[in-house]
Order: sequence, then C-alpha cells, then structure tokens
Amino acid sequence: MAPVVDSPQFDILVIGAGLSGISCLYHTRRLFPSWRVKVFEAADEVGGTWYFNRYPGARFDSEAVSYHLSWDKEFLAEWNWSEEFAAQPEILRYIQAFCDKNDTRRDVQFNTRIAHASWNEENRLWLLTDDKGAKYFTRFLITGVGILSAPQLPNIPGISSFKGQAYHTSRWPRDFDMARDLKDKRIGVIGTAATGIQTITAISKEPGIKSLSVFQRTASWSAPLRNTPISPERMAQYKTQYDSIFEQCANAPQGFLYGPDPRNTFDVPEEERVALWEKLYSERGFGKWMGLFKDTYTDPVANKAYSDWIADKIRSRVHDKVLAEKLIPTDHGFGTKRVPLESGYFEAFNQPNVHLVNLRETPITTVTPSGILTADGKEHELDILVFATGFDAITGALAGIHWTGKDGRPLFETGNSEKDKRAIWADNETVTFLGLMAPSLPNTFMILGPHQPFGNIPRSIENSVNVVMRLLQFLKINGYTYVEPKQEAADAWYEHVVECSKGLLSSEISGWATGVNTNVEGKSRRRVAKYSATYRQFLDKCEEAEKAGWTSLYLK
Ligand code: N01
Repeated sequence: MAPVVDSPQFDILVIGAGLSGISCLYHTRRLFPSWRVKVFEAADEVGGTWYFNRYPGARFDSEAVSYHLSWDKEFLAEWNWSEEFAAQPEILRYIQAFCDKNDTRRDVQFNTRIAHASWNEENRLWLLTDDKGAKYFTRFLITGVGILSAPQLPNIPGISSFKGQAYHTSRWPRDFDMARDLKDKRIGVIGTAATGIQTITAISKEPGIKSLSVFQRTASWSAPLRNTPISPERMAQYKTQYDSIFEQCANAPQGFLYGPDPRNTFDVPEEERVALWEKLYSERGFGKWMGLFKDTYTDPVANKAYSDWIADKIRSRVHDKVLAEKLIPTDHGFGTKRVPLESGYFEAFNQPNVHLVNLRETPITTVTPSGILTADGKEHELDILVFATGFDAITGALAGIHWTGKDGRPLFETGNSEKDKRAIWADNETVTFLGLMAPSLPNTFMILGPHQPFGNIPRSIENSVNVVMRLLQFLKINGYTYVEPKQEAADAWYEHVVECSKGLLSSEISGWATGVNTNVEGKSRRRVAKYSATYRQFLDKCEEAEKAGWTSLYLK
C-alpha cells in the first residue's frame, strides 16, 4: 500500500529530459522560483530523441533555424548552426550547450526510469516510483516522454537467434565508428521510412562495406534534402530573422516554414504548375512536400498528378528500370505519410553492393543465426542487422509506466480482463482535453500527448509548455491543488480533432500517425491520433479554454 504523506516533496515532477522536459524546467524555474521541481531521465544525459538516435545519417530534415527552442533569446543569439540541416552530433551539442548555459542538469536525476505513477486522491498527490524502488510525492506531474521514443522491433520469428550484431536505430552504440565497424561487413537494414532512408544512404556511402541489403516492405516517397553549410554571414542574417521564422511556423499547417500555394492544382495551366513543382524540387527543404497547391492532400486526382511527377524523378535517378518501379510507392500518394528528405537515397541502389529485397514479393520467413531467410528460400547472410522499424508511437512511452489514476483506474489495458474494462484509455482509445490532460489523470499534463499537433516537434513542445505554464500560474494564483478535465470537454475536443481530420488523404493511410503499428498488439486499427489543423488553430483552442476561465476543468 502506498505510504500517505500530508504534503508533497515536490511541486512538479517531470518525466524526460528531452526538449519537452528541459523546456518545462526552464519555465518552471522562471515562473515558480519557490517551487520544488525535478526532472527524471532514464539516460545518463539530456537530449531525449537526439541523445538516443545516433544511427548513421541521423540529422534534421527540417531547417535547423526553425527546429530549436525559441525562448532563450540570449542563447539564440549565441548559437551558430553549421548546416541548414544539422546532423545528430551537432543537435546533441546544441541541447547540451543550452543545458550548460541554463544549469539544467542541477535538477535532473539521470539514470532513473519512472516505473509506477499512482494517484493519491486523499492528499491530491502523485506517488512516483522509480526502477530502483525509490518513491517521490508530487503535486503536479508533467510527462515529456516523447511520441517516438519507445523503440519497436519487428514481430519476425527467430529475431533473437541472430548471432551477428543487431541494432535498433534508436539504440545505436555510442562508440560506433563507421569506417572501423562497417569494414568488410554484410549489412542488412529492415525498414525504409524516415530513419531507414537516412541510415541506408549513410551506410551505402561508407567505402569499406562489403554489401548492404535493404529489406523494404512499403516503399516511401522521398525527395532531395539539398543540405548546405551555413556561412557566418548567413547565420548572422538568420539571427535577425528569428521572430519572423517562428511566426511563419506558427501559421503554417504543420508548424514548418512552408505553407501551401493558395491555388488548386488544376486551376493552374500545366506549364505553370510543373514550373512550380520543378522550382520546389530544386530547392532545399520541405517546400516540395508542404509548399504545393492547396488541394494536393485533399483531392486524390491532384495528389496523383504530383505523385506521378515525383515518380518520374525517381525513375530518372535509378539506372535499373525494374528496380526503380519497386522503389516507387503504389499504396499511398506522395505526402500522405511523413516525407523523409534524402541525400542520395535512390542513387545508392545504383551501386553494385546495394541490393533491394522487396518484402511484398518475398516476405521474411525468419531471422536465422546468420541472416534473413525470405519466402523464396534465399538466405541473405549478414554480419550486421539494423532495425529501422520505428517506434510504438505516441502512447508507447506512456504505456511503459504503470499508471494508477483516479479511482484506481489503469491508463492502459494490462491483460487483466476485470481491470481492463476500467482502463482510462481502454483499447488504446486515447481521450484527452487539448492533448494536454486526460479525465481520471488529475494534476497531470502531457507535453506531446495524443491529439496534439505533431509536425515541427519543437514548435509543438513550445506551444504545449506555454499553455501548461499558464494553467499552472492560474492554479497557483487561485490556490487550486486539483485539476482534471471534465469528460464532456474531452469528448468535445475529440470531436473537434476528428472533424479536423476529415477530408485529408493522410487520414486514410496506415502508419504511426494514424495509430497503426503492425508490430504492436492492439494497434492494427486506424484512429485519429493527432491534431491536423494548424498550430495557430491549436493555440486558439487553448486560448478559448483559458479565456472561458478554464470552465472545462474540475478545479479544487
Ligand atoms: O519509423 P516508421 P521511422 N517487417 O514507423 C518497417 C521521425 N523521424 O523510425 O511501412 C518489415 O515511420 C516499416 O514498413 P511498413 C519522423 O517523424 C524524423 O522511420 O510498416 N518492415 C517502415 O518502413 C518519422 O515519421 C527524422 O510496411 C517493417 C519502417 O519499418 C518517425 O520518426 C528522422 C516491419 C518503420 O517506419 C518514425 O520514423 C527519422 C516488419 N515487421 C525519423 N515493421 C528527422 O527529423 C516495421 N517495418 C530527420
């Protein structure tokens, strides 16, 4: 039984020291200087996603100047990015430098994984228990656990029998040296989405490798990143433009620097239409995904026209015509899933030592001690097997904590059928208010919770942290020690989120953004998993709730 205490040891505990957690710490120190705040982090360093994802080729594919924290103006003025799309080591250095400047680590307890979170109604406190059994009481709890942080291995038979080296991309060894560790090796990569495309390209470019086998189940649409260094003059110019950069992101549909062309595809003469596509394709960044005509992701005919045009670009880059067709997606249109930007991905397949194994033709039968056996009876012998198979997205990291919410309710189903009927998010059906709070989880705020906008992630984090901080100020000023969203407010938010997803081609595909993961039990069904209106609309909704005096919440 949980010990009972009269007062909390902490006012706020935060789980996770990635961008969400360190942002929360930055603001709570500023706004609530007398409050006791601590952050728990499972790793031995700050950084979250950018600490863990050290796989070859990991880098931003959105502009660095739009994809970092905006609050610390001094730090913005100090920090210089070396490339338009920074690589992982530089991104981690950036986060570390931010934490050095703000003395963040002082309030972070590293090497600590929170295992249990139990609500104590009587005292209005959360009791957290870590993986070593230590207990912590707190008034408020903030989760900053990330939406793409619970690595997921594929459900392929024999996976643990492999005798070579096997790595999930987001648990890549720290001391890995590409030239040394890939020399003369036969490497296999399973997964060809955002992570796979980056790592396959980087590994293919390593001169010493013996061979690279790419196990592709679903081909991804992809287009050139066109990264360049940032000169000191250009960086100085960016620094004068930050306000407008962040404003531009706030108004764009997915929080990036690009918004759609206001015209419909077929209202524009063909020559002019293709000229815009060509221009965007030749430029760096996501314009070729998000700067297109406004009906590209609502009108299937418009989407097909652009997809066909991009398919021709792929055909022009792959020498083997039969192979090129296999690299062109046929089951979803361009941009309806997250579009990874690449730097020579398609050309990799022109190398004699890079082979595509099309799992739609020859599925994997089993992993063997020495490689992968496919349905055609071929054994692909490997020294290194890379799983670029993604994450148990959005709820996976939250599900890693054993929750006991209000009235003893678990957050997720646990396999105990009696208890499962009472799960707050039974059948993985997430119910939230503004994506920030959930009924039956009092005094808890989720940064990047389900039904928040998941485009430009640092912008999402900042918006959510801002709203949570304003709400905490409201609670403090009014002396409230209890906050929980009303069920009707959560239902209304869900309806709004569903309404926003209607008519979007991206709502009709299966992938992590629609809650589907073939490797995770209970995630085979498509759902509305994220907020698809603009970031501005998300903030407007939050402001609406605030201006109404937070009447959508139970407050005590
Ligand atoms: O993961 P994914 P990811 N057998 O889930 C395949 C962000 N990100 O790590 O599509 C065979 O998208 C699966 O195939 P299929 C970004 O938001 C950002 O690549 O299920 N294959 C797919 O190809 C991104 O969206 C950056 O048929 C299997 C792949 O594994 C998100 O992270 C860089 C399989 C999983 O794709 C996730 O991207 C990288 C199986 N059993 C990532 N199971 C930047 O900012 C899975 N697959 C630059």
